[in-house]
Amino acid sequence: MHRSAHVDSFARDNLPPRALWPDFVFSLPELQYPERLNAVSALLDSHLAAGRGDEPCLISSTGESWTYAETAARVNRIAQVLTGTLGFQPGHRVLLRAPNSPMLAAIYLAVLKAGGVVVATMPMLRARELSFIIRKAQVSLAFCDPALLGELEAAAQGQPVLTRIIDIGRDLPAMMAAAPADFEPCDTASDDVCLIGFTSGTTGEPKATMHMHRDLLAICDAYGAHVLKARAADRFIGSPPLAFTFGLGGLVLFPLRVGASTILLERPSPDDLLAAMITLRPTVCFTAPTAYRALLGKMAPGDCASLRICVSAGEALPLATFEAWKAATGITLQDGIGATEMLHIFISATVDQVRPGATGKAVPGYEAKVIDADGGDLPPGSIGRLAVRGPTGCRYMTDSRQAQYVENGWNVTGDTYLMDEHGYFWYQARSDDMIISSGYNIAGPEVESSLLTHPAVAECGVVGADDEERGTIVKAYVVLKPGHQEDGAMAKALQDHVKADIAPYKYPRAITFVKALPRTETGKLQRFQLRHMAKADAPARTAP
Ligand code: 3UK
Repeated sequence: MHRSAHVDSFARDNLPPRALWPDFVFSLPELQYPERLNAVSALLDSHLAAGRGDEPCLISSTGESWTYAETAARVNRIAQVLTGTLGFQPGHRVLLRAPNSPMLAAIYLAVLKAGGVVVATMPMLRARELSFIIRKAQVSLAFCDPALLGELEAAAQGQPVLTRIIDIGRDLPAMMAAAPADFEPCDTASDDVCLIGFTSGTTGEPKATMHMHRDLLAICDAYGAHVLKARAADRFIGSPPLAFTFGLGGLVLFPLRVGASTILLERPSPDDLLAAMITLRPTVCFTAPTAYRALLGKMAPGDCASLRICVSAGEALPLATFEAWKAATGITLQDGIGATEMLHIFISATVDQVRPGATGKAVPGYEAKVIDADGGDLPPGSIGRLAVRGPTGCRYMTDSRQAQYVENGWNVTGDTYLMDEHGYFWYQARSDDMIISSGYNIAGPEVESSLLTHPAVAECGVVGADDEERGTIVKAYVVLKPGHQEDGAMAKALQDHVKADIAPYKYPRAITFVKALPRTETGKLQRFQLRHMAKADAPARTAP
């Protein structure tokens, strides 16, 4: 590793042991980074140096826009506040808690520029979850939206390490006004840790993934340049929070790397997203499949006419959603699988290479393959475990689960995939979401995709449910579109539809109608919640 600029070496000291790191592969010329590298110099200062300071950079929900020069000035002022009055030192962990906004992005960039380690958190987290994060990452300083202070203050009570919470609305503007508008970037090493990203932790404790300055650029120079192919004239929009690396990449790093602008929405609901699409005319959209489905139900023709690129990630994109979006907008949705451990998307396809129903091919700069239970390579056409490596990869902070995610230098994401003879990857399920019923292996997402092709289905989730006779049966939770009856006839119609569409043994033997499905803040279906529900609503059986 290169000479660190961190005065506080906590992050580096808590990297996993070298022997447990994945292989890092820098196969493309553009992925060779200098030893000294501060990502913000490349994302912001370079555009000023190139004379593009007057171009739009960060745009708010209301359409207020900061140029690159204005953004850089704000970032510099915040970095001055950090290193001046707040006693911040390079290497300190700084927690961020706020909905997406230009100011949140500016604080994020300021912490990076000053050589800090960003710990961004989802706005919906409660005190208990925040306490865990504060303790685990040894956070000493936090920036918080005034509306979200309560839970953070409650979390801070039992965590003396967190000594200062800055109210973004009340304290920060005055502090910034008193600070100079220039700031020399911290002379960080390209492999200094700059971000600790917590996974959503659907099972067990959240894992803390660590990423370095060069990782932030590598995802831009691999996926951004080769798959997205965005340009300075683009205007980005989307719903994922910046605390989710999907949002960080899609709404900050990719646009800033090419000098484009980005709309940061405080409220990312489908209604707010649609309203902003109509008034602010974005060209690139990053969101999850469920949001595209919701938009389809609300859109009028022409509402999305400004869009040219639509990226879907976070969970599998069903073919029905892909086709409905194409029919409504003419746009080819670009699916992509990413992971917090990998920082961003590593399998996807350029618009002209998309195969409907497939996630895509390994992103240039990444390698991907399908392996068996023992780690052996499987030939094309077989179903197995997805393994990937490239310029980014998994480094959990002090976590024994590192040895599970990394096998023989490859990152094993926990997804079941098939690779065809052309190198396209076809998603099957999360490895633990395969349902074994009467000896058959059934992928829940495949049944969901089939149900979604029925015109009455708005959303659905499919899990295995305990059954006395068969051990496990396929059970579907279905949200109907308005105007349809939740009754036995509808359940029968949906079952017949699936039986006619895919192998009949996969049809859902049980169907429960619900008004909404449990989802994470990142748009993922919480299948473990559905499994709990299935346990709870199993019909009471009397002993024989
Ligand atoms: C699943 C997908 C099928 C898959 C993420 C883009 O989702 C992101 O990160 P997470 O750590 O979850 C990772 C897991 O989510 N998944 C994501 N995308 C897809 N499954 N098709 C997809 N297109 O199980 C994966 O292992 O929350 C996504 C960019 C950055 C991210 N962090």
